[in-house]
Amino acid sequence: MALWYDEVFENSLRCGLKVKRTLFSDQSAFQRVEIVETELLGKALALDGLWMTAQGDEKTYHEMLVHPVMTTSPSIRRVLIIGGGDGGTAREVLRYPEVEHVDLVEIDGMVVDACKEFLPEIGSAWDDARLHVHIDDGIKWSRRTDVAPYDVIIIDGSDPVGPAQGLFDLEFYQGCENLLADDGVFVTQSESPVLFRDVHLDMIRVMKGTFKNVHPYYGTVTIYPGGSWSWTYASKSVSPRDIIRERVDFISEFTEIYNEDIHHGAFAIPNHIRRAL
Ligand code: PUT
Repeated sequence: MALWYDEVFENSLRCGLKVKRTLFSDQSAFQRVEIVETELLGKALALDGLWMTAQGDEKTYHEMLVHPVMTTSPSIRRVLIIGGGDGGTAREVLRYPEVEHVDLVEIDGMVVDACKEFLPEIGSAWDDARLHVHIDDGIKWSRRTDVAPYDVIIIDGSDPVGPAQGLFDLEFYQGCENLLADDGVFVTQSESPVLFRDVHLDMIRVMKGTFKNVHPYYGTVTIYPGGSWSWTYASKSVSPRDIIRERVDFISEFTEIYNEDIHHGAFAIPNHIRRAL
């Protein structure tokens, strides 16, 4: 009998994949951590029953989270990743030779350990000497005053339930803005503009309370309910239009989705979002 793993949205919609077998399932101090092998999209990670990433479509998420900030921030030497325990975001960041130091702050050590063991195809850069993994609370890290400014800050958190809730608050964004260089760039995943429209709109409004420039952008991630997804770019001075051509040309050799046209097109805002903002 086929086994299905479903992310259930408000008891009204199911985003499910047929599962061949479960590779890992355990309860951490924070959440249920599960890695399953699916028929359609290869191995996939779910936290508390919510899809996080799957081999077969992870590039649609990780490339779109990482490259718009990395191709526009004037410097990309120091990078902070909060969340990102599957390693896919770090892998994309570390493709750039200009990156010297990456702090990855993930609250749940079980996610990192399970992904290292069962999803090494996604986190293929764990051994890069520039990567420093801290099993720590990203919200506390955002309040630090003893670290040098970051050129790029990337929030690769889960949905606003469980341990990720505080990643959607004004205080957290203010902390990140304090840690950001004056010409640095911040980005966060910002939920579905359709199914989580209110959360998405709130995030943009709250970010506008601290960052001078706030730009949502859009794409598709098959395993997230509804498939429609968003990320939000924020900065003190840099615009997402300020593309550094050599970097885009360099990274486009590696990417499956991201290129200069996708970059510009992604920042087109649907009318219903424009009106609501
Ligand atoms: N970092 C993964 C985002 C999760 C969305 N469901």
